[in-house]
Amino acid sequence: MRILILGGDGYLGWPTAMCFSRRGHEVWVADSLAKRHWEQELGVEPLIPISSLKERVKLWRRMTGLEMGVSIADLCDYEAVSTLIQDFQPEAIVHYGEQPSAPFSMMDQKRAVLTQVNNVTGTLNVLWALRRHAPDCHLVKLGTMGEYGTPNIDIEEGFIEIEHNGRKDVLPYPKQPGSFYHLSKVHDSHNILFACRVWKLRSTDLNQGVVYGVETEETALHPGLATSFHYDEVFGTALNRFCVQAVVGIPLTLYGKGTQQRGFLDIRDTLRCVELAVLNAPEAGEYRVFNQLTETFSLRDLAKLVQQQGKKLGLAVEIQRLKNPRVEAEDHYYNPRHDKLNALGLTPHLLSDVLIESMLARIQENAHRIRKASILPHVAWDGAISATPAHRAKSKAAHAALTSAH
Ligand code: USQ
Repeated sequence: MRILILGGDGYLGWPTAMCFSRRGHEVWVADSLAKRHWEQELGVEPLIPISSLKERVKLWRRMTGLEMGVSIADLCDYEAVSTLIQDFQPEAIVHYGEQPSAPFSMMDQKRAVLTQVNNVTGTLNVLWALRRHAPDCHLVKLGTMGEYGTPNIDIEEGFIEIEHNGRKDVLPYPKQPGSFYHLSKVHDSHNILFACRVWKLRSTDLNQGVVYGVETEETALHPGLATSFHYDEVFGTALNRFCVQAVVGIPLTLYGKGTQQRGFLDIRDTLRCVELAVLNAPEAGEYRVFNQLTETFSLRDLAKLVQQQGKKLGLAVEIQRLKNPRVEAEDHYYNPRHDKLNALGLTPHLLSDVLIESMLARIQENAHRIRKASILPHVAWDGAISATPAHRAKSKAAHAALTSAH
């Protein structure tokens, strides 16, 4: 198939592109490189050195003999999106091309607006370009489990049957997202559902949990094909951060009680889920939602797992409960359904001691590059602390308040 990967320079976009290419699909990657710019502004960088997108594509072509197209294009520029879709005529689009971080979106007014304008405008532009140039193309959009929040009932896959005053309907599942970033994905979901209903586009919204892992089959082929693995407070996600903290000797940063529960999945399962969605396209006019996670854990249990594995490698890993910088429920019910991808053939890589050990070992190889100053949280949901570099220096006292264990 002809597959266009939007956000092809990112943690998940780049491995997805290589995976499809290796399976014989015709792949084109596009990225605005905006995230590299945001990283520079915040003074953070991926753990493993990453060459430019064009260099990585060149290396891929040289190593495998497979073609891969590449464009530097901003999804907020409608002409650029339109040309891309008109010229390439994709049969499927995998859309990761958004600002991906909740803390980034909560940092200040500027970044909250940037997140929503960037994410919602980009997706709207993709929808309009699809309508105009490729109405049969299947849009596989990366959403998030965070769209649902943590309701006190089971979380269904996108829709719920409701009985009200004696009448029944199947309606979009209620959304209670936890950040302006997660809200941007809710807005996208509504726009995509509408475009499918009104224009008969077809789309799969993948409500993904928290992804972990450093390596996929393809990144392991050559050091120059590595992916952008983050551990900093803004772009790093929980388990990846815990593993880096274990290696560098910083107590694992458990926010609040750590009893919060989330859905998690291995990066290799992200690629498989996206592939299953692409290979099993919905009908014209169909908007479907798959919950993309393989297991649920409390953050506290994850920290303990990393501690145990670290000890086996001789690392003295401590766990520190920090005052929770986020406004989120800590003691809550959590039971998200995730049957649809399993039904399509997903065989999950469940979190194992071996995987954590291999992550720790891979991180150890790059331990000299870890920027310790980027690890502790400065971004608070109540706006008390800002993580912009100008404010960082001033925030020492506030930071001391956050790090006082309770
Ligand atoms: N947490 C800690 N310690 C840390 C970092 C996080 O205890 O050092 C806690 C947070 O308080 C939260 C949970 O871990 O309860 C998850 O936080 P996260 O930073 O790993 O993930 P999140 O901000 O929710 O966002 C990430 C991705 C996002 C994706 C989302 C899926 O950055 O792109 O949409 O995971 S989900 O969480 O299911 O919404």
